Amino acid sequence: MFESITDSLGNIFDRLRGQRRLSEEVIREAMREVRLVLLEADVSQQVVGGFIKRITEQAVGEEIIKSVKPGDMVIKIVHDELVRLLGSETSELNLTTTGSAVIMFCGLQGSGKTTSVGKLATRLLSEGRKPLLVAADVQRPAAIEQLKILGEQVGVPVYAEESGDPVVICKRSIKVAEVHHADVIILDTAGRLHVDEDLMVELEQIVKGVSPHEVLLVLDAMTGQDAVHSAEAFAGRLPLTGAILTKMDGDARGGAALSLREVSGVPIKFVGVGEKLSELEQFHPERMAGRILGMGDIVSLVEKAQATVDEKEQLEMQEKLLSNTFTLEDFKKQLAQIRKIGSIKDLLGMIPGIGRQVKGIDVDDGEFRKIETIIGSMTKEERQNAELIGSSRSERIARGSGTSIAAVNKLLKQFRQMRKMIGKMGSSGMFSGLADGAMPAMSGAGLRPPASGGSGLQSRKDKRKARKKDKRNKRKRRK
Ligand SMILES: Nc1nc2c(ncn2[C@@H]2O[C@H](COP(=O)(O)OP(=O)(O)OP(=O)(O)O)[C@@H](O)[C@H]2O)c(=O)[nH]1
Ligand SMILES: [Mg+2]
Repeated sequence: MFESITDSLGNIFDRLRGQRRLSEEVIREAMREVRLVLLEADVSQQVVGGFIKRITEQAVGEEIIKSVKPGDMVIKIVHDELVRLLGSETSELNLTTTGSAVIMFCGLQGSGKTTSVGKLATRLLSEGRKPLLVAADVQRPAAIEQLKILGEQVGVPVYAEESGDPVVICKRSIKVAEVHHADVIILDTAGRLHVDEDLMVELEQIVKGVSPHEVLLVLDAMTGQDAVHSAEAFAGRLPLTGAILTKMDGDARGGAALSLREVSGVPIKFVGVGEKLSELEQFHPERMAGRILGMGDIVSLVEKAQATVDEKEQLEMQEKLLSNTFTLEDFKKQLAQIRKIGSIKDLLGMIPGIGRQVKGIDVDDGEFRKIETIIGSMTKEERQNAELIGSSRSERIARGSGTSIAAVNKLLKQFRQMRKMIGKMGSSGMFSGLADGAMPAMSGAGLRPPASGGSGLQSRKDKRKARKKDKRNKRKRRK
């Protein structure tokens, strides 16, 4: 998500940071570069224009505050403008009503409506609500089947009629909700390939028929400016209350997310970041701006871990780690937990200061599966006590897991290193700040810093220090 923007902006800002004084010319030059980065990311031209103008005005006119470096000040201005562009405040769902709340989903074909319906139902269910899903798409027979399967997966009822008028079906579903004691009705409407008149009329009639509390437009972030244009078209006809941007996990360049609010006035409420039911995130402009600027999003990371990870189990793990009784068996469990949260690379991207660095790092989710297979091939005793594993046992485990002795030994080495590292982290009090123990397994497995001996994860401050030291040494040598 936003990888290329983050990367390019990071380079521009690094250069600004290196300057003692920021002249107007330097700021304007940097802004010209920022402009190109945003256009490259498919942000609408009009949005980019306004954005750059506001930032340049502020940055050039900015009083130099002694305690703040000029480069940092420009970054702060860019950050604040990004937050504004993304909508300033987090836009919550408004489901307060005396009866059941109705959420209507609409959008073009394949944008991710049905998937998002399932994700939102999962989310609402976990918040203690009782959703009913309604198949308001009678165009495609498979659509009904898809929603029924989804309902079963999520564990919520689905109301469907094999044929008939979607408007009538939606109206009828309100009575059905009473029978099921459902308090949220989610309407999954049909999509069309393009915004066409029939689709709009049908959606308008549904709105008229059931007066939904939320009308959510689902947009495929990968389609960039096209998504923004269709948002304008939908907003012109329907009382949209928010948008869900899907497929943000793909190689979407970010243009849709950055232009949508300003161009269509529709706030982004959620983003889809994968195909799994858990992969829907609430959209927070402030956090997203932080992520775009490579400042990371540790809050979302922690929330994500909290939502997916069994807290009691994590506390037990944490204690085991700190008391050095963490076994390979625990390691395997830990890996499974992390895989539930999402892809390792995405997780790393949310950690401040790491986002920009993970691009070059080989974070292979397949590597994690391999580790699980290897541990799966060990006996119970071996899993409890890794020290038992000598060369003949390694050979057996390698054969059993279809891997090599080298792979088994590598895993054992990583495991020992991890235990040692966690021990150190625990004693320095660092551990408590991490996402409830979600980190340990990450640090041990499949995660290889670039060849430069780990310097890829150095913070900017460390790098600066190193540069200074180099200079000092050079000077000494000259003397
Ligand atoms: N990677 C990724 N894929 C997604 C996401 N959301 C949806 N998809 C995929 O997009 C495809 C289309 O999703 P659907 O939910 O069926 O789309 P739809 O809007 O209901 O489509 P129609 O009912 O035909 O109009 C599916 O393959 C989904 O798995 C997401 O956030 N990330
Ligand atoms: Mg659908």
